[in-house]
Amino acid sequence: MSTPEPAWSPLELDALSAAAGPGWSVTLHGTAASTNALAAQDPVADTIVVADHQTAGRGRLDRSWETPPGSALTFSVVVDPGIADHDWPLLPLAVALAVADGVRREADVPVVLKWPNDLLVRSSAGDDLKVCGILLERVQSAAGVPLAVIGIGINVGLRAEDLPVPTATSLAIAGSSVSRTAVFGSVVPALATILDALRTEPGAVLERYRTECDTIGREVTVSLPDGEELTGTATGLDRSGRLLVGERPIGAGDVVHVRPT
Ligand code: BT5
Repeated sequence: MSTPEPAWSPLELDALSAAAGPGWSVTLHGTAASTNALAAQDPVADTIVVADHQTAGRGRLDRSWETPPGSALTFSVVVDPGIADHDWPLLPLAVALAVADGVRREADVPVVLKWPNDLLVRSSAGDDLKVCGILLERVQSAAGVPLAVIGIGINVGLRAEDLPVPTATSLAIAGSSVSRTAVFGSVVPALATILDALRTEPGAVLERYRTECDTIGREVTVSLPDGEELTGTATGLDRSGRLLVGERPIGAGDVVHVRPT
């Protein structure tokens, strides 16, 4: 574990670059609208765009990702995953595994995975609260190579009064005083490791996700993109990483874990 930064200390480029390790080119913006938008403007593999503060963070389906200045980690990693097209749907699952690995290692917080790529912390009252969001976008390099922009937002030092929504939490609230730079330095190498595994053994990554994903085996309600709502037991995943609710494969949708009564 590293020494915590004093509260609200700004991120520093040298420290972030050292934390990411060799092979990455890191840029740091004091304030940016959205690191995903910045990274997608001129996407270059093996670059990471970090914003100390994001003012128009994006979630999935045009939702927003809101974080106060100074206490959240918001960054986008651009990679050429080098995987077959049919394995691209596994990328969000692999990224969630990597971020969970990094957070558990550095912050020692017991995060759980909700399909497809939310990281939750279970409160003492039994509520699942979101500590990290992931937004994955497929773009093309100037040379026409498909690249992934992997946007990661982690609520590191937010206090209860900073939380943007009642369903959010932070590593600090979960009891960790880890710094944003230390979390970055743990998550980026974990991401590199899982991307290597996805290239060589996609089936094994999927199997690991299946074992670790807290959604599987639970009662869920799923809001589908067309507005349909589905309730049932999440029974597993298919080879494309789709969630099976009963026997029905779900490729995209918002899942709510139904609390056991
Ligand atoms: C996500 O969307 O969870 C993806 C969030 C990705 C954010 C990163 S930050 C770096 C990069 N640059 C960007 O612009 N984005 C990425 P979704 O599953 O749609 O969840 C969005 C919902 O989470 C919102 O509608 C709120 O209900 C909730 N939310 C917003 N801000 C939150 C926060 N800080 N912590 C927890 N929940 C939040």
